[in-house]
Amino acid sequence: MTTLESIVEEVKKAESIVILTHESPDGDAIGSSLAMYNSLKQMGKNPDVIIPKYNRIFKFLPGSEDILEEGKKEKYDLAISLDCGSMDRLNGWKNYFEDAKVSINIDHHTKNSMFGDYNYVDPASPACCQILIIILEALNIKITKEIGTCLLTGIITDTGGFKYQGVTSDTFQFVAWLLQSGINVSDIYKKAFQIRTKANFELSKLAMNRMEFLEDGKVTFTYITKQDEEEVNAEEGDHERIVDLGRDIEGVEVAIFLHQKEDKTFKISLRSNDYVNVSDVATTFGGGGHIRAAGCKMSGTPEQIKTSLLNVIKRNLK
Ligand SMILES: [Mn+2]
Repeated sequence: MTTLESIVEEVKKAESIVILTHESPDGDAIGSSLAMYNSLKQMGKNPDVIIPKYNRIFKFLPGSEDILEEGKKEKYDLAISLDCGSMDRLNGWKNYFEDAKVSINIDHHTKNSMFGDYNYVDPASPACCQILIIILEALNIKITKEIGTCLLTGIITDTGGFKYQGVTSDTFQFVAWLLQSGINVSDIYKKAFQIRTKANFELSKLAMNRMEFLEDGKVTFTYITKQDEEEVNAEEGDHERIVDLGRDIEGVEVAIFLHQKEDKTFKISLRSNDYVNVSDVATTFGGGGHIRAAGCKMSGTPEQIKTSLLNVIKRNLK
């Protein structure tokens, strides 16, 4: 059984530790990984944190300079996965998790497949970073400004700046407590949440011009292609948050955003406002996520994908 005590015991006894998170990592994925990294360093450990590709806006996070693209060849004593709902989403680096002697899965996705030896999963938590605070406390970690900055980044980004439904009084209590570590909220908010890269702005313009309103304006649909990204010299993560543009329009319940990965493959981001469970929609197509934010991968042209998605989404519209 997974208890806080068992996690503490495994972390204390492990000599080599690897920290992993989901592909296309967001602020919560990177924030929780680096909060764990900085905390283990404080305990005198020397963990590897592996994030092969991530959005450069998160390079302000303490510890990001130590992020590795690959891990060691030898098996790790302990692998810790953060903010990841299934082994497959660990992508090409899941072997570090599978091969480790012991594994711990810390997450808040609704459909977590409990793929670790120990699983500390709380879908009620609006961010993995919020769960991590409890674990770090059990590990007796002093929340420094560095660790606090990583944790707050995860909470701010995964709650959309404290505006999503998962936010509770706990969230604000944790944040109030984090503030005592001397973190600069306005600075973190600006760097993690407000600033757009120029390429993101250019891609947003394209996506807005292509935006379609469907099902009486309850659904928006847009996409960007690889060619678009090449034209604006986009880098990893420059498509992030474009999906929000379609969500934040009066009368819209579901926003669909397609981001081309390969010739006929798109990554689909789904957002909803009030009642459609987009995690269920994404699960129909082999993906997953949260009730108001989810994703999956699909093959076909944007038109074909739009039709398939709409068939499922429209059954859920009021
Ligand atoms: Mn998360």
